[in-house]
Amino acid sequence: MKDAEMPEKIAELKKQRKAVILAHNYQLPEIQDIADYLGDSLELSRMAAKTDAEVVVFCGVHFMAETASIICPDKKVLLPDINAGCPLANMITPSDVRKLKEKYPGRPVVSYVNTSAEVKAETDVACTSANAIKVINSIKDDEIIFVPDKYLADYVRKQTGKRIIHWEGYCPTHVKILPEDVSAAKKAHPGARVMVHPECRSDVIDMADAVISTSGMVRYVKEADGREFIIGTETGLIHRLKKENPGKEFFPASPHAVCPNMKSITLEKVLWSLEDMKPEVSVPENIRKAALRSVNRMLELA
Ligand code: CIZ
Repeated sequence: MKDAEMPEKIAELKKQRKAVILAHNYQLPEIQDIADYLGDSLELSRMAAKTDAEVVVFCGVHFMAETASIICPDKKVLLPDINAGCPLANMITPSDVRKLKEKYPGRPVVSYVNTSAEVKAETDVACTSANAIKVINSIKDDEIIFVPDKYLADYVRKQTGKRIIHWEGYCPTHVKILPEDVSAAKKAHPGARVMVHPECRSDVIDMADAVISTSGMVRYVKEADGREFIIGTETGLIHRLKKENPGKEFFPASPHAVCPNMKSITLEKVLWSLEDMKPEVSVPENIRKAALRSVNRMLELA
């Protein structure tokens, strides 16, 4: 099949299967363009719960499809490339969390959404980059275990003043954005606002005008007076920002901030997943129920 025919074929199959296509802000442009909804992991999971569709084709990485399945177990959740994992989520296991709880008894445990369902099941409350500060501030304890991203942990520590016991995880894509990249981008575009994701290194965060999630960046750009923006996150977001803000200009903080897992979802794989109704992501009921408690607490708080 020719590439140009693929979106049409996908649309046809989507209708037959009563499916909806959800795409993360970091997906390839052609995937973003065929999506029914674009967003961050939380927005997409909420959308999955709201839609009447029976099948959710989740164009993102594994933990995101799992989160959708945790929230809406009655729907079939397809992940077009089952190997699209998240290295950050893979940096911590349920047994690591249990050991932390033994070492620091009584401390509440917050897990970033970039974790497996099994890890979420071991924790008290989940958070995303969009609501991490709100979630931490809502906890009355002064000392909190936060897993797995050490840079997000450092950022929330500084923003909330709480004692944060962190895990040494990091996102291999966001750490590719270096302070010298941000300096060079600022020099080339002196009038540009610098937005960076809180998964970036702390010295990069210190150079930003705004430290926000992808959904925060989408809103920030819409509301800002400025015309030029330096984007310190996975470069896929720039496609959406350009499309939604034709009068504004966007420059990646680093061209190296490309997540190979996000980019592994292609039009062919979306088509095949709708044809074969697989690969499916589902979570065993006991794990799902425990993980849902942690996700629901986040939803109530944030
Ligand atoms: O929660 C998400 O979707 C992630 C991992 C990043 C973001 O800021 O959108």
